[in-house]
Amino acid sequence: MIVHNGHSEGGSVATATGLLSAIADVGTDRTRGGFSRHVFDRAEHDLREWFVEQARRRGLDVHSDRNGNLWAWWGAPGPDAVVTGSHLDSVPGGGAFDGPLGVVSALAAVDSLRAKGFTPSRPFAIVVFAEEEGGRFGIPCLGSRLLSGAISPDVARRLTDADGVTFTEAARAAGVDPAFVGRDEEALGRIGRFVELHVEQGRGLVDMDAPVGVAESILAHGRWRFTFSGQGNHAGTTQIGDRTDPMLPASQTVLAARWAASGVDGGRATVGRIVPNPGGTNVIASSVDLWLDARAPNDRRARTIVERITAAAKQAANTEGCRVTVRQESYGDTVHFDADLRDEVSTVLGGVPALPTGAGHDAGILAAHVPTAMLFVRNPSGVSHAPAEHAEPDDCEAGVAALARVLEHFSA
Ligand code: HGY
Ligand code: MN
Ligand code: MN
Ligand code: MN
Repeated sequence: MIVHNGHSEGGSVATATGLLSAIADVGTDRTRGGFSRHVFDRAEHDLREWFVEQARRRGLDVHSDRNGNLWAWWGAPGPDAVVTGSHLDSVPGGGAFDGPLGVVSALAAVDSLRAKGFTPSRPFAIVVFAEEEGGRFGIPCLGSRLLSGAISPDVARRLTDADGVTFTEAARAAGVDPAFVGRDEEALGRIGRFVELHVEQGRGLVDMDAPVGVAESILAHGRWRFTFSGQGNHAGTTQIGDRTDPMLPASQTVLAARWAASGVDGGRATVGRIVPNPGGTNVIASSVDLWLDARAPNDRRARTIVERITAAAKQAANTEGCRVTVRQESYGDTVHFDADLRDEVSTVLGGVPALPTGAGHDAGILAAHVPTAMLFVRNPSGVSHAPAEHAEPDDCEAGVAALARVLEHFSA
């Protein structure tokens, strides 16, 4: 549970580091290390409650939209709003900063603006998007995709987690009526500009020796599910020549992912999750599910990578006498952030560097609908989606100051 409120000692202005330390024991994953906080699970629920309490303590009016995204309004909701925020959920065994840094920096930015007597002259909100990582139901940016209509409500409702719990059941248990999820014209229509602060998930700012940067693009990226079907059997009584073992083509597909991505400029392909069924040590699997994450600087290159991996998977399956099905589960084309807005943000900040990102973000989904910008905070480890992810307190505060300046610029 939350142990303290994260406010800096006695002051009225919180620090990002202080707020992060307040949630440092929520969703810690003793098995994997790092944090496992997934939409509508216990840990994410505790984080939501903490955020609501922090927002209310700042006089912000908080509500959940029909898709389970949280909105904290400084003043009345209204059109042409300046909106900032990010997500609180994580990948399994994720780092402390990916998502939460954007949320706590928004709270700290409100503190610092208020401390200097600033009041926004237009509607202003902090948003916390649901299931950005897709860590439970497999679709990244599920909350912002539902909000913007980028995924059909029926598809979302049928999603299931690793335990077979549907999004419908989990949403209902969390107080989100699944019958009403879907494009939210009112919430989307209110957003005048969206600015997301995020820890950098790479070493660009380290190499540029800069604490803060602005995003210029996001790679095209998608997720595919490969299912290899063979014949379950006994590990001891089945001769090698009598097997149709789906683990073989699955293993060859993992290797194919590496060489296919290496052959495409800027390409990336990852198999981070393989699930044999039934999964017994002395059992030849009857089927194997494998998830592929493929990314590239544009749609054509991403598709080329997946085509090459799929061809290798089919050939390997055929050789072993297995069947294979391949299903695309999510896709996001290359995002080029609005260059004028990006340059305006960089100018407001005195000329911070612009850099691309290989990581997807809710800002990437919203960029198709509203003027959107992203700020990155230096990550000296260059590592993300792992416990080693890091940002130094001074750089976190530089991020808060930059975010406050940008938000003030847009809401003055
Ligand atoms: O997977 C991603 O790129 C993001 O961190 N959700
Ligand atoms: Mn992430
Ligand atoms: Mn993130
Ligand atoms: Mn036996």
